[in-house]
Amino acid sequence: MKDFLIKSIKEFVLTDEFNKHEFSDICFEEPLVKIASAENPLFEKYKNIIGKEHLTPKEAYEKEFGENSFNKGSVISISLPISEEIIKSNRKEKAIPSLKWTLMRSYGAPYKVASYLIDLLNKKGFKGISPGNTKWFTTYQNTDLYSNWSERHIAYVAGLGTFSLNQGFITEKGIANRLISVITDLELESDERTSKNHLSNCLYFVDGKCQSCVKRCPINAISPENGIDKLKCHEQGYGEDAMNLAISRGGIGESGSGCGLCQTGVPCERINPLLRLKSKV
Ligand code: B12
Repeated sequence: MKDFLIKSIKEFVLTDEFNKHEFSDICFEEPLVKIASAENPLFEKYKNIIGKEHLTPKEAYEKEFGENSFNKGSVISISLPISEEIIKSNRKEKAIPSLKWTLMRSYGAPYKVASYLIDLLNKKGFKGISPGNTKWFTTYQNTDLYSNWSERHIAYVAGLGTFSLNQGFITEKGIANRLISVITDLELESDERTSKNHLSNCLYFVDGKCQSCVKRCPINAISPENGIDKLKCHEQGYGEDAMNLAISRGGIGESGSGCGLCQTGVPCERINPLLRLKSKV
């Protein structure tokens, strides 16, 4: 069943109309898919690491399907690498995102993949829910910005990669990706997490030399001392100017323009840079 689901997800992304656009042949390349057991103890620890509002898979599933509806199951985490065409366009930019990057933010629709997977699970007699795509998904903005279901933290449990200096998530296919996930009552074999810690794919944490994302940020929101200034970054990608930019480009205002300059034109853009480093040794 695991192989069937992974093959079907890949085929959907590579062939379905949702991924074909006038502004770019495709938005997403072949996805990476990994599985975590819903009982993995890290999910509980995220209440301390992220915030008490962050849900465990059981809590999220039961929020949707009712009390005591969940016994055992899995979390399927999917990374959708952004297409080379869109990355290339953004690589050239220095102040604002490229037109293609902005339109990808508006029309890329990564959660269409989650809806497809849920339909597939339903056809096989199982249930599925994608917390990031529900009415109750929330992002809290107090002294920090965090949500009740953080896709990067889920992807980390499943073994898809690690965080970076700019707090983006680096998979084997790089940092320029979108992440989604689905919780299901289907028990699947979990994948092994091989990274040493939650920062080990980032070149900066090897020897402190790489600070490419710091230099790429057009508003100086990233520093080695503090990582990313989330509120500054939010203003750049989703503030009033960013909304107006999206509208003037034929995009959706509330999607913002995005930015992604720190995800393109950097050594981790389309690859886990540690793999390149190891191949030189
Ligand atoms: C809020 C939000 C933002 C905020 C805050 C980002 C942040 N750092 O959390 C702002 C506005 C800054 C932002 C910006 C962008 N975002 Co955003 N955002 C989100 C959102 C909605 C929630 C994120 C969240 O809950 N964060 C939780 C907090 C706690 O995370 P954190 O502070 O970074 O976590 C740190 C600690 O947990 C710490 N830590 C300490 N101890 C330990 C121990 C362990 C074991 C672990 C695991 C971690 C850990 O490590 C982390 C990193 O330092 C998600 C969607 C989702 N549902 O997940 C998208 C999401 C994270 N964004 C995404 C994207 C693409 C972007 C932009 C590129 C915008 C764009 N589209 O052009 C920029 C890139 C900024 C960047 N450098 O990462 C992608 C991530 C892609 C990727 N490869 O990283 C997501 C997943 C959306 C998606 N569905 O694809 N975003």
